[in-house]
Amino acid sequence: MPPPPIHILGLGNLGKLLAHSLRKYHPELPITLLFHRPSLAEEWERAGRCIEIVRNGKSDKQGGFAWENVRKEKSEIKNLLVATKTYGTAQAVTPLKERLGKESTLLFIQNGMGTIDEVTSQVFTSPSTRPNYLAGVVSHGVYATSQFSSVHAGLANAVIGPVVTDSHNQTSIISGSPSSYMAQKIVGCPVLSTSLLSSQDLLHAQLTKLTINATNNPLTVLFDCINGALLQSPRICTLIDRIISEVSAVIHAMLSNPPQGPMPVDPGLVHTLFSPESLRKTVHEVITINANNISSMRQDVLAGRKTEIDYINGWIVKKGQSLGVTCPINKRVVQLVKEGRKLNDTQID
Ligand code: KPL
Repeated sequence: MPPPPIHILGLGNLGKLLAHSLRKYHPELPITLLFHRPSLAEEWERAGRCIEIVRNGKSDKQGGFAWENVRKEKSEIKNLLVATKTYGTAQAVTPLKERLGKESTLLFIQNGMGTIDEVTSQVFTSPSTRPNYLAGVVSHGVYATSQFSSVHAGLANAVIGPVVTDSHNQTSIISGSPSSYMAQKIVGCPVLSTSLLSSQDLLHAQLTKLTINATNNPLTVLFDCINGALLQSPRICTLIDRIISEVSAVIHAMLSNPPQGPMPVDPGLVHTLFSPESLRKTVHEVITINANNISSMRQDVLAGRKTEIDYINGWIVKKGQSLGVTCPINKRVVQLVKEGRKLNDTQID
């Protein structure tokens, strides 16, 4: 019997990196790429039906993928890796709804927060037929050179765990088993350096990554630079600190406020992980590892695409509002990114 297939929805940088790694380290694994627009099939032919990842200047092309048009196929999907842009996720999953049931697992690999709650409230509204959810946090820096080619510019790590969601203002855990088939296959790709986490540790990893994305991503857009350039400006470093102190306050309120937060957490641990100092250290480390990368948000702006700002700084502002924590700096950052503003560091007030 061949191993069960993994379907991949969303072929941006993370989707490509995951598909390429799974193919490379599991040659026997059936992998199906889901194409949501007809022109993708033509681009796929032009790319020689391969995904290319360039790492340390060396190109590696992997082929042997199947593909499907999301709107045509009807067969059941057991393992779905969701790597779409946050704002398009609920809409992208909708045509697959009938193919996903209680036995299916969705693994969300995305930046930002809020998408899983949207998929639950817009697509899988009935708990009795809802699939299992896992989420992953990927800290690798990847930028695209064409639809099916990307550069793996920052070699970092990834984590996967069951999802905690507080959609509909309820505290609930929608569990997928962290030992699921799909998670195991990803762990089996050494280049991704993936660990499996509990739902609580996953939430901590998501909030840490959110802080990285809330600082690095919009600032590389506003100052129009690669990641590493941010740390060369003392004024930008101060701005990073100001964003972080608001994010830290929101996370503290969220985690120490059980009725609204997803679960009670030891305050000592919250302080160790999410004090402004700890977050600052992590943000600087990740920016340094990904110094030569073009952030995903800057790639979006350069390609004329919508950004994920509403699911990153926008999510922080909204979460803060619901918890009584104001976030004027994050609010301003959202506004400036949406206005398409470009700044130099002497314009920081
Ligand atoms: O997640 C990223 C992104 O660009 O979205 C990092 C890790 C910051 C790499 O650029």
